[in-house]
Amino acid sequence: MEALSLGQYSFVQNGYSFGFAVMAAATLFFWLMKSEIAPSYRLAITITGLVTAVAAYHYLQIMLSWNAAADVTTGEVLATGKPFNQAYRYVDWLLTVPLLLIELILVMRLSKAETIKKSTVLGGAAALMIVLGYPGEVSDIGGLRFVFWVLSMIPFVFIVYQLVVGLKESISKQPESVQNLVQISIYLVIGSWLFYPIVYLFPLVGLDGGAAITAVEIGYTVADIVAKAVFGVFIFVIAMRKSQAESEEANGATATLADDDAEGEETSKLS
Ligand SMILES: *C/C=C(C)/C=C/C=C(C)/C=C/C1=C(C)CCCC1(C)C
Repeated sequence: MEALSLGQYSFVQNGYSFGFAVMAAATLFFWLMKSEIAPSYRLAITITGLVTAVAAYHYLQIMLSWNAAADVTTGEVLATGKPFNQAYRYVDWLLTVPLLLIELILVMRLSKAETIKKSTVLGGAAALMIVLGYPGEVSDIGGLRFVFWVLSMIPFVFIVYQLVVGLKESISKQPESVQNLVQISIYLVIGSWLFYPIVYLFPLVGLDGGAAITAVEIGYTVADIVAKAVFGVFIFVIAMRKSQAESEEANGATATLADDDAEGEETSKLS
């Protein structure tokens, strides 16, 4: 804490506050707009809001822990002795990272068996990735940080492979109006997730003290906003487009039926 300048300390604090506001607003948006979505995609949107709700709660906790860890009344950052709790982030990720992948799978609406299989495999790998990262995050020993980085990268690479290669066929079966959006969402997952293992290494590449803490905390906050709220908006738009396409299809089908009926009536009148 005392390695931070007052400017760095407030910058990180404002970052958490912004993170909380974005996550809370995103949650309200997803849950209030859910009625616009066809019932088959509502679970995906409920979970999208759940992810941002869990994150909003944790941002609040992180912010309170950050406030309690330092006393700035003298104009300098003095440690109060209360430790800043790193575990909030990891508990948050443990809950939200598997759910983020499940959101994506649900909005694709695969067969039931495939949904369960892909959710279990991807969700499990995501949880393992977070669990393996934690011991390194809280260790002051650079070597340990690196060992756990390598271990955690194994499930990370597996997830990226599954998203790029494993979902290829399922994407080709999506309605054309959303294929691009699904593809972009997958790139958004990979792009924003790549941020985390890079940020994690900052303390190992010579960034230390206040600059390292500031870079890590702001880096994670920005990545969280992209990975949860921005990604959530993509999931929402995909669900919306698929709902519209399906209701048009259904209307088309009723219209055809009505036409058939009308023809039937005409024929009966003729006879
Ligand atoms: C909303 C939170 C998200 C999307 C968090 C994602 C976190 C990761 C992709 C973390 C990955 C890590 C590694 C691949 C290696 C080093 C340790 C981690 C946990 C930072």
